[in-house]
Amino acid sequence: MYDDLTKMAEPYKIKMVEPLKITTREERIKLIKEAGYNLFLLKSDDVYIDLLTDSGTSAMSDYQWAGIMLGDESYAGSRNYLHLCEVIKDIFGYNYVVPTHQGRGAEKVLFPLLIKKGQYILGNMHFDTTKAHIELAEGIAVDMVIKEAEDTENYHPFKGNFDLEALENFIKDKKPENIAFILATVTCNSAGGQPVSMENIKEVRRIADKYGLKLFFDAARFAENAYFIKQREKGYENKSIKEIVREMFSYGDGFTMSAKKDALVNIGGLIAIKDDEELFTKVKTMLIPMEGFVTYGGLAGRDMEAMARGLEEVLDENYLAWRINQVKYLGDKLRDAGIPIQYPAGGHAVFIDGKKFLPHVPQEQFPSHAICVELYIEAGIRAVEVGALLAGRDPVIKKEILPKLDFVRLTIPRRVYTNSHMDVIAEAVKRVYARRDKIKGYRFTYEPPILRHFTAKLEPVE
Ligand code: P61
Repeated sequence: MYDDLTKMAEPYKIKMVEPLKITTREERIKLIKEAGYNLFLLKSDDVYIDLLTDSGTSAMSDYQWAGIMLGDESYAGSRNYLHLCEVIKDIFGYNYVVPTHQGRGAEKVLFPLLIKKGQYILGNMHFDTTKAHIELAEGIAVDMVIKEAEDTENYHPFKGNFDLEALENFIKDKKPENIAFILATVTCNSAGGQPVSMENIKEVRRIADKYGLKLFFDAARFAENAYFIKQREKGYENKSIKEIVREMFSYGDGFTMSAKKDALVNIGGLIAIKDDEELFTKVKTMLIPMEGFVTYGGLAGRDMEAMARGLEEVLDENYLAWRINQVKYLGDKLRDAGIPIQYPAGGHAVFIDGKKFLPHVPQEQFPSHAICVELYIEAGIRAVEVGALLAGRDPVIKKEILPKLDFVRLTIPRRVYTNSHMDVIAEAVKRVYARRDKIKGYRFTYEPPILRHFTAKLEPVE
């Protein structure tokens, strides 16, 4: 199937290993019960394959580790900050940059500067911390992803796209002065790690210009999005990833980024602004009390160096091809076995459709969560629920929010696991699927008032 055999395996070799602890099924049954059936409350040492997140879990390269040793830990004017600025300018074409401790630090600093009380922030689908920071700044987050994203079964190349008609109608209806800005999340995490096409980004820019609005990116997985454009969008097949990234970001006014994903580092974030010097001045002013002085923003010099190097490395097409194809490899195995997933697989994760997997478990009893518990028992795999348990309750009427998309996210860390691990994951999901009729839902024994999924305790519904 591979014409070129150099594309068949990982485009890197392993220089250092981290042993995995192996537990028995009996031990796992006991451990998950002791954790109140909440996978966030397990010790990571008791997890065999950790698919909780791709955030901050990447393996750094030798080149990045070498950069760690070149950290300039000066409080002001660190050379690593200057290097980071150069790299951002070179890749994205943006003039102004500050680091933050992670993605939500960037959101916390930038959003209050852009949002007036009661204004709308229009996104394809906002990520949960993003929505939280919009709401903390007294804005209203609105999702406008295309309808196809909700249809998990059928293929669409860009399920992260904005519904352009809905976007324009909303702006006309609510009036441009009541819109703070438009935010494009690339790739769209909440819809299943799905990309946004260049054409869609361009059209969003056109609409933004028509109504005098700003367009920002939530850029955590920018390189994976660019790779999908190269693979799936006409006219981009012969462009380099760097050229595609440059074009994508030419349509924006700035971005926030959790560097814990595509910048291939374990901690860090960014705010970058194309050319609005006045906004940058405001960002710098707020950054100092919240994150730290402009040239470190909550990071050590060595972290900024690793990030600058990671941002360059992630553009390597051999890396991206392997990365995206590893996720696809897992997705294909599941789909071939008849397991319902968001199709096609995302850039950073395979999302299992929990409602279709366990149709007999009511959504109020968290079917996707029940599957996560079984995957842990089956093979020590820790997946994460992105569904009703995460969604929580309506803040006013306290009723359970039942999201249309209720997923088990099998999130693949970058450069960490091999395809042998993917085989284990696929086999575990198949075995759980084979005994799905016997799987029960869950109810709370303790339900925290906010962000309940992190600390809740549950029990199976008998
Ligand atoms: C994740 F369980 N994502 O997907 P920070 N934007 C986008 C993200 O995906 C994102 C952030 C901003 C995580 C980590 C995570 O309840 C949870 O660097 C598109 O994490 O602050 C983070 O970036 C925020 C997992 C976050 C969670 C919150 O796994």
